[in-house]
Amino acid sequence: MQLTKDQIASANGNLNDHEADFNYLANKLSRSGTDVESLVKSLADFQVAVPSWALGAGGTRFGRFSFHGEPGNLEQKMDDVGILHALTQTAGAVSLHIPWDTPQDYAAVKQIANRNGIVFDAINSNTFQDQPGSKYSYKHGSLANTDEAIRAQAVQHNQEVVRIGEKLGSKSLTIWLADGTSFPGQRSFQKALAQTEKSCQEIYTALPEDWSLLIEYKPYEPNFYSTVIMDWGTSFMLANACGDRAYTLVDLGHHLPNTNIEQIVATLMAKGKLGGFHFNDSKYGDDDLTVGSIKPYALFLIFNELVYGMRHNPENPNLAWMIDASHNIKDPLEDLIQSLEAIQEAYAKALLIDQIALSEAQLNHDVVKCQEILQEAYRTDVRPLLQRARLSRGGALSPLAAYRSLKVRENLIRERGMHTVATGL
Ligand SMILES: [Mn+2]
Repeated sequence: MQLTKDQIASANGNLNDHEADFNYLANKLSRSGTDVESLVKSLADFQVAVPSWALGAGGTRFGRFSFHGEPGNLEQKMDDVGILHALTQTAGAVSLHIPWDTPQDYAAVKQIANRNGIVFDAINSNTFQDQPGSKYSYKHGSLANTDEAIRAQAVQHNQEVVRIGEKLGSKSLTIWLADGTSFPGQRSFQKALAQTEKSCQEIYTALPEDWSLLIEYKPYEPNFYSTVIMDWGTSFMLANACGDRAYTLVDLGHHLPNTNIEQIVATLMAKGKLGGFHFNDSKYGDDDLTVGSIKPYALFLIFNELVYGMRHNPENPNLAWMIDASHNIKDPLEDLIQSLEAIQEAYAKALLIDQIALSEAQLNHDVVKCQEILQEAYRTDVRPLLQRARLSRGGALSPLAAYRSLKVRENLIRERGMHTVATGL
């Protein structure tokens, strides 16, 4: 299934209300010196990758409830990203997971991507599960395993993932390790870290010259006592041990409660070592909830640092933005539409912050003013700007309303049936 511009235009209907809302906001922002046109352009240019594993129903360790009309293969997943991109105009990239979504027919997959205006962003390896036919088990670790042969198998898998990514036009490899321990004394911390560093270096050394390595961190889960790459500092250290094209990747859900993630972002960007960003939201841990559903203000503060870093720290690469969420009870496509909108909204609000006034207030130790400046931006209803950015590229005025009025899910069920199951978690 593919949505045409005509279908979307017809779902948009009359744009008079939008014009009125946009003009009101544009006038207001212009009065305070905002260049509305360039703001809309920044929003229209901002693209977030959708991971290939997020298009079907997610699950928990207690169970999984399938969603009707799920994509049953990679081609269908690409079609789903195409639908998201057609509606939102912000999902212009896909992030593949290997081996869940190893292409069978590269030409066909690339053709679907081209047809939908989608590029292949960072590609993800998997050494947290055993794969059918693999010689060794990762039960006791992969890149950090005590057994050299198992580490070699994990390194080779990552190299294979890079070869797959090269055929598609990806330029970065994301590594997330489940390696760690569930019980004190289970393993030597120092040896596990040293093995991980050596394995990462082997992967890095074999990377093509125009590729980067993104190293994700997480404090716990699936291991509950320690993880080898537990925090940004460990990831940063490993990235430095690899080289210039190795970076830290921040996943919003991979922090202990109340961690100041915006400060981590600022620190990494100041050092030119932030390479990628995974969006989701959470109340307790790595909950994988819809972006912006629980802590939208924290997301705004994070975007404030991202915007600052993108302006002042050019030594960071173009960040690999991705939604890393799980859809256990919502329609995955509707959930992703909500996440994409929340990301755009936080970005737009961060772009509205009066940085000159803020830095002046900081110098004057005017704490009250500092907060007022941030909240002035945060309280602005930026949705007409998002609408204008989408419309400028042929997207939907309201992606969610269009998704429903065009009966996308009903059509997918008719095409694919009620009981297809997507590969993934
Ligand atoms: Mn992630």
